[in-house]
Amino acid sequence: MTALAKIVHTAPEVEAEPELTDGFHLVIDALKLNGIETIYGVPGIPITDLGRMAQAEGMRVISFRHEQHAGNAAAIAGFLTQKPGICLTVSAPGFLNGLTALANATTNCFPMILISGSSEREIVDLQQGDYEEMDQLAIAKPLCKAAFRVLHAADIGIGVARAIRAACSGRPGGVYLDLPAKLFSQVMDAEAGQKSLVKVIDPAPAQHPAPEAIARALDVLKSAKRPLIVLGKGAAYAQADAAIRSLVETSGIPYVPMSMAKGLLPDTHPLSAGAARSTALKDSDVVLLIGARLNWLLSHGKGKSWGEPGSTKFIQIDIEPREMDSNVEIVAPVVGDIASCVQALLDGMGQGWQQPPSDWIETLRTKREANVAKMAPKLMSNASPMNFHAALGALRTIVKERPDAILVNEGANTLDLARGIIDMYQPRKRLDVGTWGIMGIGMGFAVAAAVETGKPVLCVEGDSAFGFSGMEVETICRYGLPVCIVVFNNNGIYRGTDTDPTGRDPATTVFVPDSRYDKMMEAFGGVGYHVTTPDELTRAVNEAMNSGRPALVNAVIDPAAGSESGNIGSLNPQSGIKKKK
Ligand code: ADP
Ligand code: TPW
Ligand code: MG
Repeated sequence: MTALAKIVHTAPEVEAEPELTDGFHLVIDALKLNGIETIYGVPGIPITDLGRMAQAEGMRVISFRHEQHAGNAAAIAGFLTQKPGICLTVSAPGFLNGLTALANATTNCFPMILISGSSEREIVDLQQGDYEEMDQLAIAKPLCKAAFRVLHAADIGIGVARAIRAACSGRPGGVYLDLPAKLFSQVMDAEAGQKSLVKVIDPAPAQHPAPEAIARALDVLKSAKRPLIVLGKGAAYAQADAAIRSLVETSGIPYVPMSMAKGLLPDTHPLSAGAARSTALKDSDVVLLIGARLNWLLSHGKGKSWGEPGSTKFIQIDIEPREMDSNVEIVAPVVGDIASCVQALLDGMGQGWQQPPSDWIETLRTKREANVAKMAPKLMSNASPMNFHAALGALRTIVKERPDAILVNEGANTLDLARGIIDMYQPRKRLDVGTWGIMGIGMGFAVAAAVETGKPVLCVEGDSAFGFSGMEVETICRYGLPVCIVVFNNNGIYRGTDTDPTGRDPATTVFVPDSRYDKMMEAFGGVGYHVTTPDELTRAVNEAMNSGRPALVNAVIDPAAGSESGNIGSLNPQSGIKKKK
């Protein structure tokens, strides 16, 4: 410091130096201002200090072992809370690891923001080979709803606001926010910095349906002899639980829940046609879709699962206008947010609403009872080794007794059979592989479900499915989360009995036989169980869930019990070449 400066600095009449802020702090302040309290990520250059500072500023920063799982955690946090979940990654490889989760979030309509550090534009654009160089913005763009880059600290507030609005408004989805390393150390006047931040007002504004659209939908519904409501995960996301229940009960129309809409009304509800799904889809004449797309999960609204071509009329409630007519004609499109649309339908039904013909209700009830009765003995089986039904029968009772627990579910047989067998009783308690049928969501979803809701989590995992995110059991132990993982260990993918015809290697679908996944949990201080009967399984899961501590139950399942690809074996292409005898 020069002598003059010293004099000036100490002179009492001189103003104090302006307070400064920087890119790090502005990102944290912008998130907090918008009510975002948790970041899921993996640290490294250039975002290590961002995570540290966020933690120091009181945010919850959950560090994972791999970005894909942090991304899946952020995505399901978005689904559960309607606020975008935040995933924070390093440049290039970390960014790419997070990208699968971003794309999956977009596909499933979950709001999330992938924030990634990146290297400098000057070097990336001239392709001069920076540390972890990659044109991340360009790569992210086709895989998300929107992608933004912020170059100046003064624009952080707007950048974060745009990202939040893009993730939450309209059809929710994944957003990419690119923050080059230099941004974080840029300084600016603290007061100007605070003023530059934006608190997003009404990030997902109500979108009321047109009255004509409601009138048209009600006309079609009134004409129905065999109406059906299909509830999708959009309906679960919308958190319009009371209105949806009221619509079902007031209209008297039976409903089928899609996987993640199970529990929106309890699966035991008298109007649930979940256990008579095939009959309900095939024989219905008018179907009201609420937050469910007519994609492969509903056989595209045509073909064998449905009645004769043209015999089913579809009414669809969705916030995305372009969803209409995407697979078959929608005779009554209702575009708007589910809460507003369902309320408008209810208002329009008024006093004089006629319940659907009783023979239709009776047909579905009879079918449902027959299916439930057919299943019952299988669920009580004491076969040794355990088959899927016996193990799931035990878990079904546990979930009934613990309806507020969150069930995470992935695998093939383990997924399809659990979805059918385990009844759900409360909304947003079933989290699974969603629209893509993606393996690897398990531990990421489990961590976020525990962190966001504080509720106990039960993960029902195929042994293959578990392997995709298994290392995150360390994360679960590190944060001491109340997660009980049950690995359905049938020695492989679909089955553990395949062999290599040449006899050289293990078959492509099998794993080390009799693996002890429970020991993975023990390695990090959690509790491991090894069980071979439904009774042992029940005892282990109850003990684990009562303790609230991380636990993994290795449940030995008959390696021969599963079927190829679970319920969707028919999607496997068949060789065009006939096998020689
Ligand atoms: P599922 O797999 O359960 O059938 P999908 O993911 O196919 O469900 O469909 C969810 C649908 O819900 C999407 O088309 C999405 O646009 C819509 N959606 C999501 N949130 C809302 C909302 N708040 N209001 C209206 N539609 C919504
Ligand atoms: C990212 C393909 C679908 S289901 C599955 C795989 C590998 C595992 C099935 O075995 P699991 O279940 O979990 O042991 P079970 O009960 O039938 O034995 N990669 C990704 N996603 C998918 N869907 C696959 C591969 C697949
Ligand atoms: Mg398996």
